[in-house]
Amino acid sequence: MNRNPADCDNILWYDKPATDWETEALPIGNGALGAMVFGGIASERLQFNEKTLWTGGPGSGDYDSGNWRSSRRAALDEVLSTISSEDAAEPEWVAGMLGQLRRGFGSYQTFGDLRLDLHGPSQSVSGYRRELRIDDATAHVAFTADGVRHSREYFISCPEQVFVGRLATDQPGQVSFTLRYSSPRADFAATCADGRLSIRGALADNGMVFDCQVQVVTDGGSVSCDDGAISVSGATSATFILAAATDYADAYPTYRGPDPGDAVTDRVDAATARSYADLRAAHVHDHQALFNRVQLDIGQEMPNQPTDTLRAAYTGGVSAADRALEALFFHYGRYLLIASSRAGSLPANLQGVWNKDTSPPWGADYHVNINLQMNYWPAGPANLLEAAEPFVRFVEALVAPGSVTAQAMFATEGWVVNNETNPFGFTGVHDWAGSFWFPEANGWLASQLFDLYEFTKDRGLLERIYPILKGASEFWLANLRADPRDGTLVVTPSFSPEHGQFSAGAAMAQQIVHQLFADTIAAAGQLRTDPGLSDRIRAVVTRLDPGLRIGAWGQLQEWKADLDQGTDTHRHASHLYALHPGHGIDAGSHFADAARVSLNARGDGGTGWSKAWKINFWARLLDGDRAHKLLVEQLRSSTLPNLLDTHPPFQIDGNFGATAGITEMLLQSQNGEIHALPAKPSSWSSGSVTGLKARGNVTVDISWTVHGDVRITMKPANSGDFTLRNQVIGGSHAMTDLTSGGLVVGIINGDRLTFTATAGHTYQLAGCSRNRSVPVR
Ligand code: FUC
Repeated sequence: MNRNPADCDNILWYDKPATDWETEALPIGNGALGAMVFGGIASERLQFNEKTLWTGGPGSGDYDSGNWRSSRRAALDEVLSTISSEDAAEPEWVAGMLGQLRRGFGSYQTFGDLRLDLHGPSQSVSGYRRELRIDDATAHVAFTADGVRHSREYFISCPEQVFVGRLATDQPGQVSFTLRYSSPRADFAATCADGRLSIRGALADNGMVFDCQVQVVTDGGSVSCDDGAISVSGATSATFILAAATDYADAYPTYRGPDPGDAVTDRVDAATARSYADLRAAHVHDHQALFNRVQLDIGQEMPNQPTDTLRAAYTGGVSAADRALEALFFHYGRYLLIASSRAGSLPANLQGVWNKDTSPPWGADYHVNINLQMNYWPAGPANLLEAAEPFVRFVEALVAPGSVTAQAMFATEGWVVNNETNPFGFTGVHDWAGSFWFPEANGWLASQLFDLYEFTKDRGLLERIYPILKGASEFWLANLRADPRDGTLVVTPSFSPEHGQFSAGAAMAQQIVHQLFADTIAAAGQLRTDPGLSDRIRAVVTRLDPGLRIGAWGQLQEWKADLDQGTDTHRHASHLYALHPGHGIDAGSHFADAARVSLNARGDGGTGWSKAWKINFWARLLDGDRAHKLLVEQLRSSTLPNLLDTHPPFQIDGNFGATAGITEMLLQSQNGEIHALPAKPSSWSSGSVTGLKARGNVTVDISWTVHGDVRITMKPANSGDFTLRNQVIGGSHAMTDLTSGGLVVGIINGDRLTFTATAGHTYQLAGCSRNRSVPVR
């Protein structure tokens, strides 16, 4: 484990084993499989997961997709008329009218633990080190015991779909251990033959079949099977190869596929036939093809300090060590997305792919009133669009069950999903008063897919997601109502996530529908399809309440009535959707001023994801120092020693939201312009970032100095007109087409330059803001 100190920027390391899963163990994964590495000396614990292992759904005795079991039209009408006459309704009352007991929703399950009990070392252990190298996605444990240096390496390969571990010592014949499987459930049988441990079972709740096989291969020594465990004795090294799968398939309505046994056997056989070095090289290559795209230099210097100590010492000041933690945290978010979201499995859930429990918090499910969406905020700007494929597929797969719910609950066309969902197409409601109703989730999800398209400009993706946008728009065309107060069209009943009362026209609901309609029209226009639908939407948009109102104390209103309390610090800031992730509030507008007032009142606290969202909000408000302050809050009080985000408890959305927030500080592109360094904090006085993506499929590199020099490099994948924004524009700057060698002439408007670019060419703008007297915002 001797490495060049320059490589240490991307390592989490510790000088003792993990004892606690949530705060200390280190995550590895390939999207479908995940593991938490403890690094115990005498006994190693490797808790692992397979993303589809879920209770609930078809097969679960009382499964219900959440559609209303009997018509509640009359109840819905009563709720609507109460809201219409009294302007509001109590959530408890509405839940009593419209909610229903949640049945068969299920929860994400741990697959179990692999235990490696070493025969021997216990005395005089020294030189302990446990590492997670996020640049090659490998975990390491090393220590010296009784004069022998032990080392272990673990990774989970996406190309081979296997979890691989290797134990070695610096002296021949010293690797001796017993490998066994354990689970908190009693629903499996473990058998062992020829160095292969086979675990098979079915979940008692829904009959989901699961299969896992672990093959042990050694260099020297002996391997024996006994009592459902594998023992290795006197080897020089030993490798295990684990594959696991279930018979889950994302196939509505059965959600069942073939028995997983053959696939698991094939994966283990195929990986066992390859050398360890070969498996490792293929894994590292696969990971680095994604991970190496983005580099960040904010003047960090990683001290020789364990990561838990580094985090505990972090003040958010201006030290190079603090910046090292910030850069590591940024890259960790990218690492975690790659590790928990790859094509072929479900998207990252509330805990990514990592879960040790049979009843995890919130079922480790898919909450769609902020959490799932936040998981995918970095995918576009941090250049990890491939990692968003499971998200695209998941939303696509909601359309069929969501259309049934739209019919059953609203008697309308289109599709809908509410506050949370699962891998079995749960699209209805339950009866938790504070968080059951959120049909606007369909629009939020559909718009996020359109935004992913904006990053890729991939027509195939647009064709694929168009029916999702169309179905969500059709749902809202059929469900908006005229507000008797002013005749505008509103969402009703609407409930601003987890806050306040039910009413008509809550700000977030209106803003989401607005954004959805705009995106649907844009998508139809680009595909030259459905002019009739676009015309219908245009006619409705003119009457749609925009959900943007400034209240008595200058705040952006969360509800149509001016009800906001200046002392309210609720974690959701839903009424700022139009600021972020929506595109409806420009930083220079009076709505931005109102958003600032609201954010100041909400304060800089909150759960992990709430702070992460606030980084993004302040970045969109072009306030780099305030965005950085929220990053500081997040690192100081919402980040665990293993750098996972804590709600509390551990919830991964804050990791992803913070990484997205850092990209928003460095590059924005939401309003038809590519804004370089829109919200750079003063503590990042010089630095560079490379490989970020702007909408339009433009790769952007930026470097800056303390003296105001800025260099921006743009590589557009498509030809067209682009507008670049930075404060050096208008001052002394020059743009060159590096590919043709010519100077680029464009149109300058304040701090914006519009120019025509050719696909595949590289454009570079260099300038200095030193001599600008008035900074442009
Ligand atoms: C949303 C949030 C909660 C939590 C839950 C999983 O409902 O309001 O804070 O993050 O999701």
